[in-house]
Amino acid sequence: MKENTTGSAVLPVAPSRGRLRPLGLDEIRITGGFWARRRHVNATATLDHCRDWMERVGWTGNFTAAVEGRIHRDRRGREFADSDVYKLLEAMSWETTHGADPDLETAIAAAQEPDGYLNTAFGRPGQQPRYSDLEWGHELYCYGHLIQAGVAQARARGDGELAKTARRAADHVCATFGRGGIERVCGHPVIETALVELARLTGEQRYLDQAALFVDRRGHGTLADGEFGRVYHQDDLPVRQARVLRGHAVRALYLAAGAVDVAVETGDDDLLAAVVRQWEATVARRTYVTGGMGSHHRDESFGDDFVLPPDRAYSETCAGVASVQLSWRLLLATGEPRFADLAERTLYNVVAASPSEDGRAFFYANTLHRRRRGTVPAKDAESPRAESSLRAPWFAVSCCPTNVARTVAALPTYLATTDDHGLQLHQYADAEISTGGIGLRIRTDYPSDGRVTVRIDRSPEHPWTLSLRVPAWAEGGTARLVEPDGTSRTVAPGTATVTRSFRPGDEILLELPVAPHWIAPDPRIDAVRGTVAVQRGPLVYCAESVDLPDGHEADAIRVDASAAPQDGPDGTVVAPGDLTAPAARAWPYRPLDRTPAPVADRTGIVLVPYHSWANRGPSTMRVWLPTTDPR
Ligand code: FUB
Ligand code: ZN
Repeated sequence: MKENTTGSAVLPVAPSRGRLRPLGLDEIRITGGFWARRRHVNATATLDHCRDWMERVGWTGNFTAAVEGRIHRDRRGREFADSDVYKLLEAMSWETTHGADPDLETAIAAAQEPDGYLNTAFGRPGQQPRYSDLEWGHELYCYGHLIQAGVAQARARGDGELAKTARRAADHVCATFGRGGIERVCGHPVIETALVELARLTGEQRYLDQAALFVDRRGHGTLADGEFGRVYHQDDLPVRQARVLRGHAVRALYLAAGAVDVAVETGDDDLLAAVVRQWEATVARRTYVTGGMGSHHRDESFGDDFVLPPDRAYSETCAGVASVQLSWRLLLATGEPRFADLAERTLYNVVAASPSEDGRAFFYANTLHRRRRGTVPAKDAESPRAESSLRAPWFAVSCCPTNVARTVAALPTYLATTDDHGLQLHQYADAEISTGGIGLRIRTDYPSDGRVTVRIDRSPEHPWTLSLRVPAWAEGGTARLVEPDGTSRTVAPGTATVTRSFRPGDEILLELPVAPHWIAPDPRIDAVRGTVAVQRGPLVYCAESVDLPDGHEADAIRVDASAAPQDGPDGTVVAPGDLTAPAARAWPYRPLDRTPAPVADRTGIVLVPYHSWANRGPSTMRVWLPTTDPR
């Protein structure tokens, strides 16, 4: 694997080796469109929303309560509440238009013990002893998020209190969990990616060694077997032996991301290949059409192969974030566009679906089928967790809002990379890039529009290669690339390249076929057999009852997939179909009648992008639409 010797430091993932080099926030700027709107909302609403809620529910106050010796009595929130404070601080560091929070950093630093230990749920008089519950205690998980926040601060704003606190915590972890210490793992991975990133930042080998130890230790039963089995914690099988991602989805994905980081930094190609195989199997058999992962509500876990029920989709927002993190690392390591394809699907249909339009309410679970209209949660009420019908402002387990915040804040770094041959565009947004000798502007209204224009502002004299991902979803349509000299050619899904001596003013045009089209599920996904969905570009669409005539619910929809869906106004799609609610029956089974019921009329069912649903009040909703169900 090639060494990365140059590049920006203002980014969350900075491998020292790999096929591609990521760009930092000082090299790429999103200037308009879909993600610019969301980044604005994130910076101006979500960050303060999260800060206010954590103050109100007492999670930020835990640090001061610890210092004042009243934490055993006054602690608020779940055992991992500290981690959300850290994730918010990480988001603030990446979002440089938002101020930092030095008071909070000081309060956190004050709660750190002399040996570097830091956790408000354990270890003080009246609390459980340190590391007495590695299965569920989340102490190393909290360090992981602290270290990621510290790395973000050091890279985006320069070393401050938080970065120093994070390093002291990392030193404590190495001293406590190294060889001869507590030779076990945490019930929730994330320390692995964090330690590798700290090693990348500081050049200190011991952080990488500790991360590698954690990856190798998992799967040897160092955690107690519990209610959900060892598989829940990925402690049933060593990472290298697993064939597919399994157990708790966020845990599995963070662990896999950490394993990629370790593999890349240590040159462990076998470990990297093992994670690639797991990713392939998971994408082929355990992933929703939205990119969402996890189909068990009971334990927030992956289901068996093809167990992807739309109405019980868990698809936790954090699993979406973690999946993007994994795919991004695999893309950097291998250069293969399939990883950017999944990242794109997940960003648009899971990460973007979680926050409300105003950035002050969130989905925790991202169902693909809502059968009952919900009720609007009170603006100031904390929601229990994942079962809310509409987005809620805060959850008792509020891991998702801060995870969205830090991902959206760092989003520009996921769009493009460089290598020795040139520059690669993986995700499309209206943006400007300035890196090395290359300066360019990307103009597009993607994903509403499939046209992406790249204009070269600055270029080295020598020839170099501009690579553009042609998304896998373009299969079946015609994607075209127009070079600066006007030469036009069709390009297949994968990577399209233009190699030449670019001059300022040169323009390259990529035209992607974003017409809406039907998607059919693998027949082994029994829960959606006999249905179709609509996709337009990377966006998955859904029907929402607010768009149906009064009194109709989404379950009354039946579509005629023999005719194509069409573009409608304002980003909607209109699908041919009818609305005939199934007859009420005393017993929901009957002898098979093979005569397909004719489609009554072709009224046209209005579909909206899935990410935008539930922004107009309580609604029933479905992504997968029945076709020929006899009624
Ligand atoms: O355990 C910490 C976080 O809470 C997990 O990542 C989420 O799945 C939720 O359970
Ligand atoms: Zn979450």
